[in-house]
Amino acid sequence: MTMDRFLIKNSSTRKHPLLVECTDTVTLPEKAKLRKNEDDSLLAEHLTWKEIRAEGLSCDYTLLYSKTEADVIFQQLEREITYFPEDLSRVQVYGKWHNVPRKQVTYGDDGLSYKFSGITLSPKPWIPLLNSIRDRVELATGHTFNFVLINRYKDGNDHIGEHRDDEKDLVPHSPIASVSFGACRDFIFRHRDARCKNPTRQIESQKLELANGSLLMMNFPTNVYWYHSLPVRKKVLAPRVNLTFRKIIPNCERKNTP
Ligand SMILES: O=C(O)CCC(=O)C(=O)O
Repeated sequence: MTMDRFLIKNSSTRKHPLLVECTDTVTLPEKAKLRKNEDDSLLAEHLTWKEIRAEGLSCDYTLLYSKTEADVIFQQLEREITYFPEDLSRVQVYGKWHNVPRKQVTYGDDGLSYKFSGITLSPKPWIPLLNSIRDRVELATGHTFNFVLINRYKDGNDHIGEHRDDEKDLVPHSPIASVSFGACRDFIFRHRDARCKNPTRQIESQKLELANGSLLMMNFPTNVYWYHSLPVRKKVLAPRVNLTFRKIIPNCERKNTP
């Protein structure tokens, strides 16, 4: 991922102009805003990224929130997020409908919809808590997002099967930002050529642990070549909430394809 676009390399040249602007002509809320901008720039500057690379796989991982912050946000998510009822949380696999082994909901801009596994999801309007997480992701990555899919796993029995996020509704080549709160869970990538019964090549799976407060960027072309899953982990007793921020093509800009 190209970080140059959003990382401010020289903190001294950045800090001082902002501080100088905080004079008597600036009202208090503006001062607070400037200080917030300053804190935000500092955040982007101090993140440590781990690059995860393999053939056709390009991901970047960081701890976006401290444990204390992440614990507070997790509790807020538990209070404020209301999930879709079961009939809106079903998926079609080989023509058969199944209840998903987790809870789901989507939030996003007006005029968006997202079709996957046979269902079309219309997002609920953004709420301040989700906006603030989205702001932090955008600051940390330099990318913008207009939609979030939230998955809640009550414990290690809840899971998500192997799939790719390659739906037509996504803006081509846009990354997906996956933010996790609560229990740490394994996350597995498997190359599409390693999935068939008699694979022609040996391609090692990539296993990550997605920690409380972490951000995983799945950059293009990861979702072309690699399937991902969050497998069952019976020993995990605590809940986890995952938010995948996406960039969706607005309905009004879509070509009329069936
Ligand atoms: O919960 C996770 O980390 C995975 C979610 C996921 O695979 C998805 O939203 O496509």
